[in-house]
Amino acid sequence: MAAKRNHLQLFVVYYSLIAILLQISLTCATELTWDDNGYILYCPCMGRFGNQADHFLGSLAFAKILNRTLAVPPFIVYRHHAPPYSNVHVPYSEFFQLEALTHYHRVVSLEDFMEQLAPTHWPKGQRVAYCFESAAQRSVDKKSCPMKDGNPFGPFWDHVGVEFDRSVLFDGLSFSSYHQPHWLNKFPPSEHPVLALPGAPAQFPVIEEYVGLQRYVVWTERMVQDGQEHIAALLPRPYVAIHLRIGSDWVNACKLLQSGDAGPHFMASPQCVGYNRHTALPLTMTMCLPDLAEIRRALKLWVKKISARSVYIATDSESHLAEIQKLFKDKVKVVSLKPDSAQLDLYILSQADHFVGNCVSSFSAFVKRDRDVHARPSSFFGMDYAGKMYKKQEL
Ligand SMILES: Nc1nc2c(ncn2[C@@H]2O[C@H](COP(=O)(O)OP(=O)(O)O)[C@@H](O)[C@H]2O)c(=O)[nH]1
Ligand SMILES: *[C@@H]1O[C@H](CO)[C@@H](O)[C@H](O)[C@H]1NC(C)=O
Ligand SMILES: [Mg+2]
Repeated sequence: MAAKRNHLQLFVVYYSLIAILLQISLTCATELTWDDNGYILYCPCMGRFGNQADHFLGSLAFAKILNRTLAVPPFIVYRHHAPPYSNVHVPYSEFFQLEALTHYHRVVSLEDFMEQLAPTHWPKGQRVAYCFESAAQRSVDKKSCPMKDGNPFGPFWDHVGVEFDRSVLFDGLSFSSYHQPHWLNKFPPSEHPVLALPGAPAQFPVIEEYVGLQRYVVWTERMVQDGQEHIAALLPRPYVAIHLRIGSDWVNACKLLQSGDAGPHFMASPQCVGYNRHTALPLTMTMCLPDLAEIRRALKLWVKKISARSVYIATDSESHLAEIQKLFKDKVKVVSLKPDSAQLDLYILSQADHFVGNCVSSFSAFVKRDRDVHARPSSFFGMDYAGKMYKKQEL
């Protein structure tokens, strides 16, 4: 018994030592040096994951345009329906490899920036907020950037431990490459080392030019392993995956289409109707909010087309599992996980042999971009042959 305990103690000591050594080597490896060309900080304060991902690509591009290091923010996850009933800030590196981004441009996680660089280079008392004059109009003195006003703004900067000391306002600038000289001229990094912004320096949806930056957004090993395990256990290939964006918030959003003055560009829709407003294809109600008949039709088509052995349903609400099972009798396995983590759904959707997404949804858009990077075929409800991959293909 005593011998056994000794053994265990040795074991514990041994592994503690290894852990400490590993910690030391990791800390040394990631020791950050200050970038004299400055930094961009922003809050991903608009929308949920899909919106934040679109904004991220644009922000990454903007950081490169200004040749500043991008402080990659955590994702804001809204957990108001389940514990902890508040916003959760999930580091980028929980889902994706920070290192992969460096093949495009210099980045640092916002967490590392705050921990290692801010104490000396962006100390308390010198934290300046930058925003449009129009944004500052909302403040009491009309001169302060609304950095921490309301949710998710306040909780975000509280999470990273930042109070802002003063504001610098600007006008007549946009976050496009066209204004690069103006930015450099107005905010040289020597005088304005850290540009902290209330929102992403980017457009929503992501502009066509930056769609391809998705290739630098690479899942972590852990996400891949977890996702692959689920796929291996549940989904015999080939499998068709669909994204159902049909919940009540979406029903309301799509109602705006019925009035007719929304036009073809509505949220993420440029991805399927085309980015050029003048040549864009019409955006139909079926594309925004597919009904069960359309879901059945598209599934039947693609299951047959690729001889699918299983179907995966990711959904924001209902899965229509029973109806879809009935559609294929027992010939095709139909699965819906409804995972706690939206990223597991994203991963499974991204790996399917065919994907049917919702053209208007930025959640679907993330999957579509990821699949395009890896030359995996996708279509949309209400539009079977959208996107580059189908232009010339006969089906
Ligand atoms: N797990 C899971 N969550 C979803 C799904 N569809 C929507 N959601 C949730 O609803 C949010 C939708 O917001 P967003 O990502 O901005 O995409 P959009 O509103 O469709 O453009 C997602 O971030 C998820 O939290 C789904 O298929 N699976
Ligand atoms: C961009 O910034 C990096 C890092 O500060 C610097 O080494 C490089 O010379 C800069 N490039 C240009 C074009 O200014
Ligand atoms: Mg949204």
